[in-house]
Amino acid sequence: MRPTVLLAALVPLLAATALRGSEACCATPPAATPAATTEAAETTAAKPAEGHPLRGVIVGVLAERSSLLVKHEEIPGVMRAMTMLLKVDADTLAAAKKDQPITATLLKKADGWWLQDVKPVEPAAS
Ligand SMILES: [Cu+2]
Repeated sequence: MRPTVLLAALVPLLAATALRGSEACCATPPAATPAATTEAAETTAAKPAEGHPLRGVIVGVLAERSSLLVKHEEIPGVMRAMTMLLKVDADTLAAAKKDQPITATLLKKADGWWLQDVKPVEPAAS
């Protein structure tokens, strides 16, 4: 007797759970997708303001990784002085020259650290 009673009690419970699950499944994506897209767009648009000014020297150009090896000065509150690999866009990569001192904007993106607004600077003449 007991198993039957237990089953009888469980079936409506399972059915209710399944129903809630399917409702959540079907109702969530249409509502969440536009919101998530808007959020992502806002985050991307806000990124330049989150960039950190960087001074350093290009010590290597790694075209196959779309990256520059940059020896940079300390970026207060972000990272100590170091030599690191930074992703750049194709134009920046093409213009980059080894041993070139630069100023740039350091950005943290989902796929790692990027360097933007790379500008060559002359070494201090003093
Ligand atoms: Cu660094």
